[in-house]
Amino acid sequence: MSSTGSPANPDFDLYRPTAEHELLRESVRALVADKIAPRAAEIDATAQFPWDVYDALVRSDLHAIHVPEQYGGAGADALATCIVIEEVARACAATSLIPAVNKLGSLPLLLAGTEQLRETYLPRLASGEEMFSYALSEPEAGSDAGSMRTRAVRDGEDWVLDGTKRWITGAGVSRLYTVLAVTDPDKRTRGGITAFVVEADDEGFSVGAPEKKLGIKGSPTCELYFDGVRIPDSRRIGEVGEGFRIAMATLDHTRVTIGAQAVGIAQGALDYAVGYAKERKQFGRPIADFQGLQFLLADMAMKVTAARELVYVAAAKSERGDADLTYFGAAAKCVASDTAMAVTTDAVQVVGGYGYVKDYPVERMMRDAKITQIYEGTNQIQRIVAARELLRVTG
Ligand code: COS
Repeated sequence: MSSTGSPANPDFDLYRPTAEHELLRESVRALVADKIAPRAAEIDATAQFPWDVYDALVRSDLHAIHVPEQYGGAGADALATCIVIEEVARACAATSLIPAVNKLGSLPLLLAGTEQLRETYLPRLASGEEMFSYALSEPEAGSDAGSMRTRAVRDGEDWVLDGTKRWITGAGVSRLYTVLAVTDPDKRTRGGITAFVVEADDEGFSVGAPEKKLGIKGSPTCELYFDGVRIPDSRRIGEVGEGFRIAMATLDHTRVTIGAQAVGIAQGALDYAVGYAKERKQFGRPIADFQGLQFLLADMAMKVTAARELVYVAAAKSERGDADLTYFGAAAKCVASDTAMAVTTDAVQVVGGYGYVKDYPVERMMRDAKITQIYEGTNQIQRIVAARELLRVTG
């Protein structure tokens, strides 16, 4: 029975984090406090990939926690994966991209890859030996992903890839890439795009210089170049022509993880702002005594709570593969990232002049928050996706 005296409705438990989820959260928090939070400012300042932090994540099996047990992974469900990303992002958004991008890069194999492909690559990801990135965007194909130019041409038992990918998170540190390429220029998004696995050692593959970014500086973002890269047909993910559908279905799941990252960034900024408001004295009392600040903090907290609940609902839908995941993935990513931007900006406001300088963490959080409104589909694209689902279902 529920606390209201009416029979408990089992549906209410569908997205509630279990005791196990909360234990996982506690263990991630301990690792973050020990190994990640003390490094966050330095990672941002040096813009270097944090290999020490990566090793710490690997030792705790948190670097690619979504990989199923049968491939040597921890077998975490979608909500557990979100909790890991959220808790890491609370201290360091750049580091939270390690579990997030490993899921993005490898999910196409879990959704559509052959058993042989999974057995070849997923244990290497699970052991921490290699990371996995996702290559969809190109210099001229961002929001309009279907206008990509990278070609894959069949040659006997092989495919030969030529083209350029851009904005690839984890490029250079990842050894494995899911790459989307045009296999039939006439069909494009409707059967003309195919997904492949490319390895860093493949001849003709190379990585460009790291972009100089506003935030998430400890996570490299580069171009990828394919100059006659020859790969066997066994590296194809899914059927020929199925690539765009696989790419979009992947994003349905992983937009939820970006929502989790955004919630973590927002929570980190809120925590800092609350602590600061209680310590900082002006006019003879803590600024938290002033209602103007109290209302600001309350609004920030309510936004974070609402975003987190939506992300957790979406994570449950991702785990179950619900039919409305496309809508919920877009909604969770959009609401949570808009929340992260608003809450981190307000946190800078609470901390005032100190919030605007690098000695305090909120300016970094505000810079990091911005990308969550842009990558894995801009929030304008999320609104297009949500509106299409709305009109398709009700129209
Ligand atoms: N799941 C499975 N299939 C999907 C899908 C989804 N969520 N969304 C679209 N598809 C399928 C469609 O069903 C359609 O195939 P059929 O005609 O066989 O049914 C095909 O893909 C083309 O779909 P659509 O006509 O919607 O394609 P558009 O070119 O209009 O593009 C958007 C759709 C804008 C939604 C897409 O280009 C997009 O998401 N862009 C943003 C890309 C992005 O997020 N980039 C970030 C970089 S990756 S980190």
